[in-house]
Amino acid sequence: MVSRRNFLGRAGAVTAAVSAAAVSKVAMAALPEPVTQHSPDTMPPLVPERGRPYNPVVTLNGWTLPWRMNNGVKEFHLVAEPVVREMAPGFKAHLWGYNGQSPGPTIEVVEGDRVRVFVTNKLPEHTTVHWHGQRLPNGMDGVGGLTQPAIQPGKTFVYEFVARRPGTFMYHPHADEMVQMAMGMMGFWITHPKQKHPLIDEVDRDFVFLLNAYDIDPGAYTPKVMTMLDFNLWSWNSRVFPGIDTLNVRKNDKVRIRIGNLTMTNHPIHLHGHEFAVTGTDGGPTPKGTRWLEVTTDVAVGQMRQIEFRADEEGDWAFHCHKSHHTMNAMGHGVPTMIGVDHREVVSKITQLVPDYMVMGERGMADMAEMPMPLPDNTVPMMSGAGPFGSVEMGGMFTVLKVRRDQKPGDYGDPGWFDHPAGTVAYEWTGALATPARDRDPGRSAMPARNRPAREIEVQVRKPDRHGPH
Ligand SMILES: [Cu+2]
Repeated sequence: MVSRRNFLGRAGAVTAAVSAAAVSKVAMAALPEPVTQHSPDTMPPLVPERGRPYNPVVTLNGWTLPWRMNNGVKEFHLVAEPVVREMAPGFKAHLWGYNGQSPGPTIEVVEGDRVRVFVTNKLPEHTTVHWHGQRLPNGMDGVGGLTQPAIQPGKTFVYEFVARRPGTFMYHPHADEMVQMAMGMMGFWITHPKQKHPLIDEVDRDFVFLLNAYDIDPGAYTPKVMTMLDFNLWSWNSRVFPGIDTLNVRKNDKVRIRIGNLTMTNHPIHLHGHEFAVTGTDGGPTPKGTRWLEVTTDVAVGQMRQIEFRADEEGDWAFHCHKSHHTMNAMGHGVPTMIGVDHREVVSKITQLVPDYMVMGERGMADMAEMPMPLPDNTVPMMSGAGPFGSVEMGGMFTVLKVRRDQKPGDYGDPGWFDHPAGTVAYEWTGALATPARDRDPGRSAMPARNRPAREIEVQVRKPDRHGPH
């Protein structure tokens, strides 16, 4: 969460960038000082001190890169470098990112801004930066070999273009992409509209995050870069639940969330308790006549979806990817289904040899959330989020939208758990239970069953050892 300490740290970083802009002409000719960030917390919005005003975004578990003005050009300095990312409390990954973190900082500009981005490569191999979705001169598009020579280690390249259309964009390498994106090289770019735009509404809260995925063995630190689909860490901005910050808003706020997908599979993102409209894609704001209400929007590979809604229901609302494997983290998938398998006999034999042997999955996986299981060092436990009523049994791409009537405008701090009004929580029925009426009659349906077995047969299925890509 945003603490005063972090806020001051951030303010200090911004001051450094601003004072760098205020010094002599000699310094003006120099590169903007690279600003780095190591805290995994959500940083407060970076309100523009000059230029056209806009309502800044908040990057979930991330930050926005400060800039300097140089003769009317907005200058940023990205440093591609190895970073250590705390993906969840107690679990750190050795990734590649920008300016101390993965994903890299969000770049925020205004439509019509001339932008100059210095990119310094501190990686052990060459890189480039592709500005995904932008209109720009071909030679600024960042495709190594095609539109520019790659940026060799130790070198700095300059990208310069006008941010022509408002919208949400991503940045990532177009050089050894498979490795560099598997290592976490990516970031967001927001271009705010220059003036009131007929298709872009003013909002009270504007959140951004990238969907990303890693394959890191339990006890290891570095992602396996050859993995194509069977990742084991499904993350938002390289954080896994319960390490993902909550989205804290005031009741009746108009909320915008921009979600970019740089994983290798699609993610149906689902919000509880509210309906939203998809108001923007990679191509810009959607025409009003194309908008309809949804509670889930699929964000395909390489896409961005911008959703908007009025947060008019108080409470703690789940917000997550609807692929259930993506909300049960850090698991290998080559595990046989053990539900209904009686382990008693085999367990008694094994415990004679291995006293700590533990049965898994005999009654489903929910036990996993409760059991204190010995894990290798630097491993994120599965499904470890604790809610006010017990384990949430989730991990990975999951967080909570917290809607509160007393959340102050501009306050992104965590208000704690929702205090439910009396009589509004599901409760246990303690009255008499009726005997359910069951109908075994094949029925008077249009297509009656034929060749029914003489007695009911139960099929016992044990799933194969591995399942395919999902
Ligand atoms: Cu997903």
